[in-house]
Amino acid sequence: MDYVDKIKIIKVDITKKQVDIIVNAANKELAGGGGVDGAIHRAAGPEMMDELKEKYKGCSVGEARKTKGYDLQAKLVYHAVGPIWRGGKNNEDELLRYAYSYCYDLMYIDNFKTIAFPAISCGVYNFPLQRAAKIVKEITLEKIKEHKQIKKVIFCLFSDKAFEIYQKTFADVLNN
Ligand code: AR6
Repeated sequence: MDYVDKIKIIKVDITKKQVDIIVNAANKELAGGGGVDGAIHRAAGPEMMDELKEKYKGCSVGEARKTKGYDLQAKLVYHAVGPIWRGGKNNEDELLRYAYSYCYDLMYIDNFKTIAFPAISCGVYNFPLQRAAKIVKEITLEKIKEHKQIKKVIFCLFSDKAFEIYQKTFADVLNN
């Protein structure tokens, strides 16, 4: 499998990406908040929150709910809920993995080709970046193999540190 063409790691504000799907790092109330969630809601406009409130009563950790992209350049937003880091013995690894897996499966069902992820759980929720990057890599390679329609997965990192950690973690498959 040639991953070089399918996986991109960039340092960028995810709200600026032109992709089919932007993934949000939401909370289980789907109530909005700070970080990337706040940025996505601001960029999309108030109708996105209206749709969330109208359609859903929150979302379990490890799952995602979708809305339209509104003023974003993306067609859809998947509001994924990652785990809060509580020391690592409370299923955090599995729940983070499920959150990504859930998004890749939704993308398959929706038959979309390009998706952009932030580092879910690695901000306010405190999940260690290095550990998250390893999990993200594993599930991403697995899902790219499984869902042949996936054309591009873009990891949008916000800090130099996160960008470097992702680059190192993916180095063997991306030749950089
Ligand atoms: N583009 C890409 N990445 C970003 C952006 C952006 N515009 N802004 C922040 N990040 P966080 P979490 C990075 O805290 O840990 C919210 O209040 C950030 O540097 O946004 O999953 C929600 O409502 C970090 O690496 O999400 C929840 O209550 C990563 O995005 C809670 O925070 C994720 O950080 C979710 O916490």
